[in-house]
Amino acid sequence: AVDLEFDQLNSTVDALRRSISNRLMYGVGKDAATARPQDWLNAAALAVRDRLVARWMKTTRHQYEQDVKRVYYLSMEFLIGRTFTNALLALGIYDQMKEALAGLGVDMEAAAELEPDAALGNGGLGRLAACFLDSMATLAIPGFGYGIRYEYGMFRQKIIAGEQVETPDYWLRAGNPWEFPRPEVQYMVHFGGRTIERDGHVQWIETEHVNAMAYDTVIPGFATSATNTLRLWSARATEELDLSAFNQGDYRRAVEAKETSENVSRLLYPDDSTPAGRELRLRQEYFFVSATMQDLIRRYQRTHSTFGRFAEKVAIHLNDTHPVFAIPELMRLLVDIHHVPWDRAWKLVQQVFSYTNHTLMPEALETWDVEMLARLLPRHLEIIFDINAEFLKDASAHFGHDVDVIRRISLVDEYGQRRVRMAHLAIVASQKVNGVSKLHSQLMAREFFKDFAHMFPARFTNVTNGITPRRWLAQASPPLSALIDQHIGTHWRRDLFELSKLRALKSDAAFSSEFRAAKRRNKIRLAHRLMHDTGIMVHPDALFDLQVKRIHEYKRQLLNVLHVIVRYNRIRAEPERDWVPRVVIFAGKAASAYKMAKTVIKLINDVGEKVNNDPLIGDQLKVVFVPNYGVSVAELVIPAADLSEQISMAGTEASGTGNMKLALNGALTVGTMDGANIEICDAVGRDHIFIFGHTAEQVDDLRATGYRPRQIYEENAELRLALDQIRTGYFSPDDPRRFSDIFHTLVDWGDHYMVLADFAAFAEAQDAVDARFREPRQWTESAIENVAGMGQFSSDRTIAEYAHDIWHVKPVDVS
Ligand code: DL6
Repeated sequence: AVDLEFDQLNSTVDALRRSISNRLMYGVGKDAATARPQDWLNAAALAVRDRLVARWMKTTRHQYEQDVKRVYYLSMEFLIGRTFTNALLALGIYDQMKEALAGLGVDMEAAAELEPDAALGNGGLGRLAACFLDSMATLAIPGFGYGIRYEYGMFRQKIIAGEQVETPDYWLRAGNPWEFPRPEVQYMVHFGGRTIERDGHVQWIETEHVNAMAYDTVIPGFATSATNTLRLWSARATEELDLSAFNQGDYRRAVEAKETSENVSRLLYPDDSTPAGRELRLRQEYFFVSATMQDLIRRYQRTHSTFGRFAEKVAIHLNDTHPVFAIPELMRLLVDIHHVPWDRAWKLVQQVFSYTNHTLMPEALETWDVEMLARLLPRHLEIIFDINAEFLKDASAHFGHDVDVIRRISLVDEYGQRRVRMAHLAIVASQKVNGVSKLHSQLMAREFFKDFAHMFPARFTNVTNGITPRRWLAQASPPLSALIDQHIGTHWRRDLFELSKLRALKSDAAFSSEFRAAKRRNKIRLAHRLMHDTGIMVHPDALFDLQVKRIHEYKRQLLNVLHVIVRYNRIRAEPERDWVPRVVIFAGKAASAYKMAKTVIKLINDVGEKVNNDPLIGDQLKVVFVPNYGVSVAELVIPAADLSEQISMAGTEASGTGNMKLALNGALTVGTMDGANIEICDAVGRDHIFIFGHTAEQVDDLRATGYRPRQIYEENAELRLALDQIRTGYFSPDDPRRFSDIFHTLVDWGDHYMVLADFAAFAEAQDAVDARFREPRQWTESAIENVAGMGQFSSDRTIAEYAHDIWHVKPVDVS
């Protein structure tokens, strides 16, 4: 009760105004007369942070008192986005803050736009980690996120002359009010050297080292005092300066070693990488897990004198394979440093680790060159070899002497250059392994890791992804959430199944028209931004059709572009017909080394240039590429969507989470039976989604019986015209051969992602979309069905499943 009173007192407009003024003066060092909008934002953020800290201390205290089991969520990526508005909503002080700032002459919404995104991730996996942090805090699960405090996040994407240009994202330029540097929490991380045996123990000697220093970010739970921590590691040189070099006037050499070792946390690694950076990437992976394992052992030892209860108190989750060196590192710390016998240590390891796989693309399954490991992490390589030797003994016992199976499942790939298979190591060491949608988990166990599933059937499970409704509906779409609040109350933010109550309103004319009005406001907001950022004017009554995600061949932006071209040709052939006006919006980044993805961006922009400037077309069709897709751009575009494009080749998209965000915002999906689309289809009903194309099984069959894309090209006249236009420079008269590789990839070089095989069905599905859009009542009914069906896609449900089935942790009592 005292806390509640304290919170209430601190939440008044007056109290907030006083805090902001104080923080401006004593935290930012400015007065009202000289403060810039950024200073006001920082002062307001500090005032918010102060209110979070009291809760944070309390949660930590309770966690210690209750000696709870903690989850350590290890992830190379946390794609958090902005924090200010999110924290205000979590604390329930959004309106008060707005008024307090207005009283000080500051427009809160404009100031909030100045906050840079914390873009410490590449895509889906990183954003999922951020949604999980939000849900763990909201459910009071004692969870720590652990990762790297990159100085430069995901690159900023500019579109210049239709092409992606990457610029560095120095997101810390204006300071980061949300983090607490912890110079007292530092661990030494070693690389290189060699191993020796002394007194029956292995020692790792003659290493180079770097310190990992902790920075803590408070993660507020929504409408609860439970608050968690995201601990990110920053590299600090162990020697600040080579003084003798400095004294000899060689200033560059004096700081060289420091610069090199601190490079470890300089930059978020692009996901499709070049070999040159691989060693740095390996250093990053080991750097953050070594610090994390040392930190969690230290925390455990504060309340326990032996490792007897370690597995009761610790759960370590591996967000894909990037943190898998945590396994040999924990073994090393237990065996070499804490002198736990090997067998006992291995048992502990197998009890605490769990692993999520996020991709089945063979090229994305991580492996590390044995030679590089021998040079950089010699002790870990020995440990991996020892784990492998024991594992292969068990495998031989299980499978008999089937050499093929043993080769397939070994932790070391012996074909060609020897490489350690990180997914195999993760599976062998984990008590649970999960995929991220039903289909993905099935494919994992039946195909990609079938030998492991045969050996350890109980280990494999599914946990379908989810998204936080706080950010993706409450925060991103104020008009729609206000409408939902009016009709079913506000509790859906914590229990998304509440949205099913909207079903009863789907035929209510008044509700439908308010629903449309709410969506329209979001579309107008986006139209203004598009005008401002791209100069393209779009009409808010057109159908807003969105494909927003990383640019990748398997996600098939090309299928969408081909359909845009066919639509364009159709309109040009009959300009007077009553077409359904469409704005086709693309956004997404291409990995810097991924040439084909970059060509696709250029194609989209070239097609847009032609279509948008064709007087015959007018408002019937617009094509827009929104630059710099990230969390904040997503919050702007997703609430404005009518149609959600989820058109990956079946069997390639592990889950997708954009599909959930869009449906939650009332967009109808046009999609393949892939990833979580299948579960979305079940949840919203087949009548309210446009499913098309080959299923995963049909894809396999087609490949097995011989897929001939050229035949499809020859037989489908509309498709042929579109492809010929691409090939002959119709959209690129300045460089007619610019897109010839796209043509050949699809027509002559195998069309690996079967774009042409699905084209006719896609075009048909798009005709059905148009027909439905002509009937606003029906369309809105379907949109409402989509929102109402999204209960199970809350990341709260996902986290509850992880907590119960995988981590075996309970919420901390913070009352
Ligand atoms: O599980 C989160 C997300 C899935 O929704 C996407 O389907 C999947 O592509 C994505 N994977 C990655 C890269 N993975 N690796 N390694 O972001 O994960």
